[in-house]
Amino acid sequence: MRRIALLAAAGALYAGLSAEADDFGALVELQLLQSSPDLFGVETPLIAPVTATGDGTGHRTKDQAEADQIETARGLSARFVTRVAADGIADMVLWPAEAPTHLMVCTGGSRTEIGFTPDRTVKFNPSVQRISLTGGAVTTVLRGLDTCGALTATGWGTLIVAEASEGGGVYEILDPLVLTEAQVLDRESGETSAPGRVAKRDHLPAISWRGIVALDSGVVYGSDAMAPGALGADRDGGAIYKFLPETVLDGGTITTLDGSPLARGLAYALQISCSKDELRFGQGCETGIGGWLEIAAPDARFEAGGFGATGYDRPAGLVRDPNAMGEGVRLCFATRGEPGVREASILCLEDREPGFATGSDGAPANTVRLSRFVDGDAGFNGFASLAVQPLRGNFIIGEETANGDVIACLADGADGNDRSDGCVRVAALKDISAAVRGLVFSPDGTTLYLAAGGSDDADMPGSDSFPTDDILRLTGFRPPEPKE
Ligand SMILES: [Ca+2]
Ligand SMILES: [Ca+2]
Ligand SMILES: [Ca+2]
Ligand SMILES: [Ca+2]
Repeated sequence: MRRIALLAAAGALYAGLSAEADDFGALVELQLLQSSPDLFGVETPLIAPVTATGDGTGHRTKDQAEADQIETARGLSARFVTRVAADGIADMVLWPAEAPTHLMVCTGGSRTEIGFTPDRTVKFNPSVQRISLTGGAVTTVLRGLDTCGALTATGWGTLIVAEASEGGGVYEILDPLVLTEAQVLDRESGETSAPGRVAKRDHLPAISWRGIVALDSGVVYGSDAMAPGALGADRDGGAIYKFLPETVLDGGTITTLDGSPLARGLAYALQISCSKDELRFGQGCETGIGGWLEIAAPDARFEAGGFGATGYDRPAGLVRDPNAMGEGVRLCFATRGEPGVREASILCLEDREPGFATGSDGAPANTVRLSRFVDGDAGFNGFASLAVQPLRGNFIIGEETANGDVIACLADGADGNDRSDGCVRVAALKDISAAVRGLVFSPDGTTLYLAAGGSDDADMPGSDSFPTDDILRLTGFRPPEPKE
């Protein structure tokens, strides 16, 4: 009887689903959808996926409206922030964090000479851009990275950007609101056109960065977005890494790059064990407890594989959970999966002692616990971008698949498991050539910024000798009701 009452209450909104809701699982899904104003702050989630249009070329044209690019849950509305950000957006962060005026954007593209600067030196691909939240003006901060893959703001006032390429480097930028049109002149040596403002950080691991988190102390976590088997049959996928600074910061901002904790330190890769009493690592033990193995930063990938670090399926989108209880820090990341083949997932690790790294001596170090948080399915797959919504604490996942969804997942509640309590679809891209990337929320949790990254640009004019991507803002996420 209760089931029938619930179905009746769902009314016309979910009429299509009600007909199918003849079992317990479908009933739970329906309840989640009905509760979405309270749980997700959106009136009605998207029920059906957006289905592919076109062959992936020429979807994007000059005179389109937002509705041609994205479908949103009822209650949300979409506006372009800009349509002329450089092509291949991988990641975005708001700047400055407390009262943002800009998006700092990491744009892809391998290192390429695209023309000449006014003073007739070679001009490279745009890699980091700042975009005004009010006018949408796009300014290039740094050029010449080999595929910018991740960036983050630090607690000491700098921006760090990292490459998603083999042997990817990390660069630290002082005052990215001022720096304009700097270039990386030599990736090997780290020589740039603005030595006081940009510094390469060779003590951080050289990996394909698709996720980076910096704690205020100077400890940095990252993930290597390498696919299992990429280096040969039976070779592990990318590992999770940690950097411990030689000099830990104790608050405050820096005024010169020499004062950064990233200048010197040691790099480690995460090894997970299936057992707490004896070290048992390897295939099948991707969740469990573990610790950090010291590795040489320039040979990070090689040493992580050789020493027995744990590999994942293209780990990306690393974020810190600001609402985590307990000691240390909780970080979550996406593993990609493949539609129709293998589920994507969100995995989370709790590092009890962020400032320490205990290596393998035959027994598990037991300072890290890594577990599953979200399992994808046929409709939710290709996870690659992740954000946590302020105030609500929901996790927002971006898909890197055709017609990629933006998925909102609840944090774990008082139920017996450690998993998210449920996920709904809040938006979906209409351009099958683009991926959902760079998810980031306004500090009040009501506006979500996202990029339609890597869109095909056959029918779009370029900007500044380079193809372009759209950045959108989704407004209308209702803040949670104040707790009584
Ligand atoms: Ca999907
Ligand atoms: Ca629970
Ligand atoms: Ca749960
Ligand atoms: Ca594009």
